[in-house]
Amino acid sequence: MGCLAEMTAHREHWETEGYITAPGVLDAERVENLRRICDDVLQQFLVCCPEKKRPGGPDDRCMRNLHRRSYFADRPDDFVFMMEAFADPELSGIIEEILGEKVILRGTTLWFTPKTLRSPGNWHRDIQYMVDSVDEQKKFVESRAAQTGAQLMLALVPTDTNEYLPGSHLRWDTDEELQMRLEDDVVGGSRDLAGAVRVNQAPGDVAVFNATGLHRGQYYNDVPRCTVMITYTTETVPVEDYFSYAPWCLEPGYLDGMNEQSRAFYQRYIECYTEFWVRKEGVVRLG
Ligand SMILES: O=C(O)CCC(=O)C(=O)O
Repeated sequence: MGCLAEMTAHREHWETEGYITAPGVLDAERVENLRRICDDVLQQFLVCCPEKKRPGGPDDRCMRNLHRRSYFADRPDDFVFMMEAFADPELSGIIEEILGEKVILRGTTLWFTPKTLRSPGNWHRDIQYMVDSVDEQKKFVESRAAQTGAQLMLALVPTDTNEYLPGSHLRWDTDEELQMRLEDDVVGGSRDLAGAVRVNQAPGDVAVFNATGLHRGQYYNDVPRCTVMITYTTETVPVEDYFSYAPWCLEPGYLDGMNEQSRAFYQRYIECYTEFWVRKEGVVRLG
């Protein structure tokens, strides 16, 4: 498929289905180095999660804020390598193509193999973690704002742990879906949904989903997982929450060593969020 045709297909698929896949976006050498770097950060998180000031738990399956520079005190080159990879236009370009406008970073997450957890995962829409009332959730799902963000999943080991219900980003829940979502427990919320797609990713493959739609991940302690999730938001609607709360980015020297393109990418993010970080210093609820 030609480049223009591929772009059109991505955008169309995104708008109608709420997710896309893009194989082989980062090469094997970069992926392997990222995997080593993420594993190093994970080991530090398991010793002490800086947000919660306690060790990562045996049921944890994700950690936030890979881009916290303090994880790299002994390895500044790894920080620069990782940040340049995350800022690569090969990644953000996919998001700008499907959203049709400029985007900034909102947050970084590492999904990893839990030590003890065994769970098929709960179907959810991310808005349910931000807004309690069902009426408010419905209003959001049916609004334009529901189409402004994107979660990019970059697989560093082979995985098929993510599921998405195509088209669910454009409509409210059926009665069954709403009940499942609100049960929010492993048994109730984790039944199979007809029509759901399971996304198969090789290392270096990217999947992007609109987190307004119904989705879930699976968590089994014997299924290896190492997926970087980069959350983007449009510049015009920067979401303020624990995902985007990263005041350490204001520390002097945060962008040191990065190439010009990466510095420009993170500069836009920092400029957009500085006021929020300063206003909320120390009072954001941790997720
Ligand atoms: O990838 C996963 O395990 C789940 C991702 C997800 O559900 C989310 O970010 O809301």
